[in-house]
Amino acid sequence: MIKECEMAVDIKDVKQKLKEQKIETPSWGYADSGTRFYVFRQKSAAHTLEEKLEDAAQVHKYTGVCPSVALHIPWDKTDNWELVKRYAANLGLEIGAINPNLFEDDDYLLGSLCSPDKKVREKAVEHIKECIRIAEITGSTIISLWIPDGTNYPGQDSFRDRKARLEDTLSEVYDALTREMRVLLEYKFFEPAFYHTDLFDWGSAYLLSIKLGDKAQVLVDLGHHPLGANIEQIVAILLDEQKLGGFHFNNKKYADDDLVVGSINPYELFLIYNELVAASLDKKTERTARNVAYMIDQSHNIKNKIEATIQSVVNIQQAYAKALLVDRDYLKKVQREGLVLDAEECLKDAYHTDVRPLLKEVREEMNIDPDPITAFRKSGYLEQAAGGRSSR
Ligand code: RM4
Ligand code: MN
Ligand code: MN
Repeated sequence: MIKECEMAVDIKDVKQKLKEQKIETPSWGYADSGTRFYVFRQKSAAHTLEEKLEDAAQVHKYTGVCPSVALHIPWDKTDNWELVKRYAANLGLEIGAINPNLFEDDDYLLGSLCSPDKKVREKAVEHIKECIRIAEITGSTIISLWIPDGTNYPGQDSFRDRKARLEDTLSEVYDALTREMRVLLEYKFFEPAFYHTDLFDWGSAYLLSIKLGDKAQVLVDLGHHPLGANIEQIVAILLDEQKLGGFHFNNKKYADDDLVVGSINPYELFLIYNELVAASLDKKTERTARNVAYMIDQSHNIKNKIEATIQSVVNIQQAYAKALLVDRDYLKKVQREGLVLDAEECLKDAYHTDVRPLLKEVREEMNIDPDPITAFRKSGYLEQAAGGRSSR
C-alpha cells in the first residue's frame, strides 16, 4: 500500500518557514518591457526608480515576503544613492542585488570582460567596480553578474584566450568586493551571442567560482538552460559543493522566455524546492541553503507587472510549501529499499496537496490579506498609477 506521507510533517514548522522565506523582486519587472518585436506600453508602468520602488512596496505589502528590490545599472542609475536608500527604507524596503549591465554599449561588440581589447575589458571592470561602490552605499551584499559575452561565428575568437581574460578581469572584480559581499556568476548558454557564450553552463560558472574564492558563487536563472536540462540536479550538486548562491526565478517553454515562474512547469519548480528543502535539513549543506538568494528575473510583457509579480511570489510559495510537506524519513526509507514507485509517489503526494488553504492561514497569521491579488486589485493603486504617471 502506498503511504499518505505528507501528514508526517509539523505544520507549525512549515508555516514558520513559509513566513521566513524572502523573495527579491527586480526593479526592471515593474517597467515596460517587450520582445524584439514590440513593446506594449502600460499606462501604470513605472518609469523612474522611485516608481519602481513604490510598485515593489505594493508587492511586499500584499505578500509580506518581498522586502528587497534588485537594481540594474545603468537602468536605475542616479546620482544620490543615499537618497534612494532612504526612499526605499521609508517604503519598508531594502536595496537588494546590484546587477551590472555589460551588454548595452557599442564598445561591447566583441564582448566586455572577455573582449580582445584591453581597454574594453578595463571599462567593464570599472563598471562593475562602480556597482560595488553603489552596493556599499545602499547596503547591498550581492553583485549579480550575468556575463553576456560570447561569439557569433566559429573562429571569431579563441575559447581559451577568452577564458583566460575572464579569469583575469573577474579576479580584479573579486578583489574589489567588501568582506560582506559576494558575487554571483550567472551563466546562460546562448544569447545575445549565438555561437558560444563564455559562461555557458553551471560547470563553467562553478569552475570560475572555485578559482575566485568563497565570495564567488553560482546563480541559477531558470531560463538559461537548454531544453530538457535537469535543473533540480544542478541545484543539488551546487548545494552539495557550497556553491549555490541564488536564483533568478522565471519560467520558459522554449528559450529564455522570462515568463512567470511556475507558469509552464510547476512540477519542475517543486522538484527544485524539494532539493532546497532536503539540503536545508542536511548538516553538510544547511549553511549554503540558508544563504541562497531567491530573486525573480522576469519580463512582464502583457500581464500587469505588479499583479504578475505577486502571482510569481504566490507560485514560489506554493512550490516551497509542497516541498516542505514531503515526508523525508519515509522517502529515505523507500529509496534505500529500492521502492521506486513508492519514492516517486511520496513526492507526488506532497505535490498534489492543495496548499492554498495553508498559505491563506500563513498570510492571516502575518496580518495580510489571504488573497493578495484580489486585495491588490481592490486597492485602486493601479488606477491611480495609470492616472498619475507620465507615459513615454
Ligand atoms: C539576461 C539575464 C540577466 C538579466 C538580463 C536583462 O538574460 O537573465 O539576469 O539581467 O537578461
Ligand atoms: Mn537572469
Ligand atoms: Mn535571462
